[in-house]
Amino acid sequence: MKLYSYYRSSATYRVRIGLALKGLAYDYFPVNLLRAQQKSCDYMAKNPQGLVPALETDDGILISQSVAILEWLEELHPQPPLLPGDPLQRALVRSAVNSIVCDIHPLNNMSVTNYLQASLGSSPEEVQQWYQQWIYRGFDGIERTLDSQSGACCFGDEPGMADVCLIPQVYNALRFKVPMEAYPHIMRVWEHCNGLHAFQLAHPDAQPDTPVSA
Ligand SMILES: N[C@@H](CCC(=O)N[C@@H](CS)C(=O)NCC(=O)O)C(=O)O
Repeated sequence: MKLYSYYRSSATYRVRIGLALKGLAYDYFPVNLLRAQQKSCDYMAKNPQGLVPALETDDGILISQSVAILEWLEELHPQPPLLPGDPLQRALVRSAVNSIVCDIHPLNNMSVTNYLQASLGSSPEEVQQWYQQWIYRGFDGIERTLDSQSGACCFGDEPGMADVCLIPQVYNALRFKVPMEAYPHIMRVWEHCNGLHAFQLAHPDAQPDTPVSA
């Protein structure tokens, strides 16, 4: 398999965690977002959505969208599971996942914050306020959900799809200096997962395209 990745892309970070949790090997193909390589003709010919991540199967089929990739990996390699067996529990995990990948992440994507600055003339302070607003709204709900969970991870003691999506979003929040004091449960899960080998392998600081100074 080939993973098209950018070290600091949080959507790709999700897929790297999923691959590492399942112990799957892959070749890493860097796509530098700062140089707009995701919009290059070569990359667009492979992935017309022009985003990372994308995973190319051994048969040369390209899958884009992090959750589609993770669900495909889950179906092909069910152990260790990223989703619970019980349908209701699975729905609850997917609800937390969607809160992150549908409600927080798209509003804070680089192309959105660049548009705010370059096209709408927002100041860096306004962009920061925008960024925090959507983190707060999403994390407030997730924090309350975790309040009723007692495990080391979001749902239970083993990492699953919710953790795979939450940890990269917390990484982003910290990178953008969002105060996290109001989220003790989220930070507890963050601390725990960062101690796990799979999460360390997938971390933005540990990728082939991580700048030496990062
Ligand atoms: N919904 C997509 C989001 C992918 C996405 O937004 N990727 C970002 C990096 S985290 C990207 O490629 N941004 C480049 C751009 O917007 O041009 C997924 O889950 O894969």
